[in-house]
Amino acid sequence: MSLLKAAVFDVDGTLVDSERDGHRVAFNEAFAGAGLPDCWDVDAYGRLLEVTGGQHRLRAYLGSRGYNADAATRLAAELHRAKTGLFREMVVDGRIPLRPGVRRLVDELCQAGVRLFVATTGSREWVEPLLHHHFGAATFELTLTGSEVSRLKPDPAVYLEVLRRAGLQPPGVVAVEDSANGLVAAQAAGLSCLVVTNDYTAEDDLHSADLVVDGFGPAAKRIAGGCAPLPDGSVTASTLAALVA
Ligand code: XBP
Ligand code: MG
Repeated sequence: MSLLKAAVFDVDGTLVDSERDGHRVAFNEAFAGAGLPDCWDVDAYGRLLEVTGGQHRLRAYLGSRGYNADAATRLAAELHRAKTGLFREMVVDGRIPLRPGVRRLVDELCQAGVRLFVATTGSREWVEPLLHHHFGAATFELTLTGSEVSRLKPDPAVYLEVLRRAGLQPPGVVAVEDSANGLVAAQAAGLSCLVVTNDYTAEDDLHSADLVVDGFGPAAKRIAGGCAPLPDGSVTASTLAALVA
């Protein structure tokens, strides 16, 4: 394990399958709470995910519905504040579960002495309670969110800031992502990248990833990428180590 120094985890879609039954639902409740008729169905939300960051997503959507730039910006901020509170409630109520296999992998990496970090576009108001709910306070050495960087994924800012604050160089560090936007961000920061797809990202352009699988296992399917081991169909510490070897 000596070459694997650290793993940096994305949150939405990676640690937790949070978009379809989490964020989307909270966005819709925020629309309803504001007396708006808008409602994002499962397919429409998948297309909207191209824009990262909930507030940016709202602004882009409102712009496409004919709001002028100022009105879209103001309303997006108001709706996003409401949505963040609603999503935070879902988090503390335990309604946003980990993806299968995540706890096993994180525990294994901890035991192997691999440093663990989080780099997400999501907002600190819900990311912190989510990580605390599932992992307690001590698992991740540092968590950086969309609230701390001005440019969101696919910009590499959040990854570069994790590396800077952790005193790490890219060799020996693997990013674990679920989407093309996350992959582009991680690779632009110089990191190796494992992509674990979900229903919203299975069709993304992931050809440049070091390894693409459809789950953390067991019975994960290798979709693309070399010969990193997947013992019993599971992503393990040895899988991540092979990506930096
Ligand atoms: C996640 C996001 C987030 C969430 C919503 O992208 O884009 O914006 O969809 O969270 P990634 P907020 O997984 O690539 O980090 O509303 O808090 O932004
Ligand atoms: Mg993601």
